[in-house]
Amino acid sequence: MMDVLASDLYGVQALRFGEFVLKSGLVSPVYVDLRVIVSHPALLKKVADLLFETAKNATIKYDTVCGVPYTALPLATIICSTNQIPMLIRRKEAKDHGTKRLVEGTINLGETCLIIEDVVTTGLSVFETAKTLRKEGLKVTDAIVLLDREQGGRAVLEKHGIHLHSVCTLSKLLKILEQQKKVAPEMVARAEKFIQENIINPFEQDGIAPVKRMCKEMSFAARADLPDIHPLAAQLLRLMEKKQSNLCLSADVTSSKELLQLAATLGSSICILKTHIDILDDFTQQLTVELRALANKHEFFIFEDRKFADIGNTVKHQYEGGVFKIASWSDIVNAHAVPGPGVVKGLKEVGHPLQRGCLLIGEMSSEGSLATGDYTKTVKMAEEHSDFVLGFISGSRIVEKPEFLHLTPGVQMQAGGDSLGQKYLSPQEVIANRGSDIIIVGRGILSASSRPAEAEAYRKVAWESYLQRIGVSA
Ligand code: S5P
Repeated sequence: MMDVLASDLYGVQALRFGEFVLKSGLVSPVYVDLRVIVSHPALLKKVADLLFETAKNATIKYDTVCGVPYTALPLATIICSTNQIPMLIRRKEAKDHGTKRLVEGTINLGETCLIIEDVVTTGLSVFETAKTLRKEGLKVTDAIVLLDREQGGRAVLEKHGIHLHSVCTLSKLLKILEQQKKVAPEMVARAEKFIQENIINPFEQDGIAPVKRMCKEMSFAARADLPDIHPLAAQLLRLMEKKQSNLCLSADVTSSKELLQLAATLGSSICILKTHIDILDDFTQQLTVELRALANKHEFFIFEDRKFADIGNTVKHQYEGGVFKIASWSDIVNAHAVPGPGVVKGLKEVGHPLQRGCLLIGEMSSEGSLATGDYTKTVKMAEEHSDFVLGFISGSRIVEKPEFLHLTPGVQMQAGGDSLGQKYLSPQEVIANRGSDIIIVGRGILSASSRPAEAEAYRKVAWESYLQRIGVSA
């Protein structure tokens, strides 16, 4: 039975092998996507029957069935329709619609609802659905999944009182596909290794907590020596080790004099000085000359936080020319991925010959930001232009490739925010827990009575958090 299931799933490409960026940011050699099975009715029915059989064999008692949106919805529908069981539908979008219900269907308080899911990795999706159902007054004790990726989900759910029953595990499926000679033994070995090395535990008692990273952490120095690393990223990583600094100062001031003063007095504590050149009241080209001189003297990189977001041809001009001539003095710039790869291509035409680098914006720190969630396309864009893109602006690590750097803004010693939607996390949280490399700090330092002392304090805590992450005690 499992043999047929394995070859059927492989046949419709529900299982693929190669390099895939998962929702968690990890790069996996195997990808499971069961959404495709809706196009194969016989297989869809077979999978639904297997799920139902598994529930029956486990002698689970339940009154209703709910599929985790969206892939498991048709599966739950078939199970309920075939076996005449009342179904519930969990809405995912209710938040955006205000008064709409979270669960559709008749809810009888105290009844038990069985959860159906296609794949479980961390257990988070099943847990979210269980949480919603429980809030509505239903009991959730069991979940049936077609495929358990065995990366920690079972234990997570167990702790929340949900027994997970799987039709099959990913490692078993891999073994079958190897026996059937559909997948090479080396690929199977790689996939198994990935599973074992990436058992993740994404929860705390009351919900989501940062993903605990089981992957081996590399030092900045080791990453600088990677064969495929961007030369500028390598230089930056070496500089960070040398200065023991993973602090980027966001020098958001409006006078040239103050900007130069910051560069001169805080330069020794930072690895990058970030500018918003268009907020200066008194910009001159001379300023950029002086800033570059200070960058050389105190050894830091300059990052103009221009956030390019237009078509390739326009950003090319914005980067190279205009009043600011950014490309002539800024080592690093950043861009939104929203316009598509053209924005990177345009910037690259100007920046690559000058050995500049670009960061793509994966997420923003502000309340209600639309740049959240699925980073797959942003990461792909970066990978396709890795001779120019050296990393990301994001709240946490969004890709495990050690060649890419992650810079995180919205950092202050005290968590909180400002009146315009900025949200702050602590340096420790960002570097040690969320796996980012560099903290970007503006007002946390700029509003201190002694800016140099505060910059040193941020440098120290961010560096110690990095040491903690790589397993070296400070
Ligand atoms: O998501 C983002 C991206 C950036 S680059 N959120 C941000 O706050 N930034 C920038 O980081 C922002 O433009 C500002 O220059 C800096 C944060 O400043 P702070 O004073 O709130 O630390």
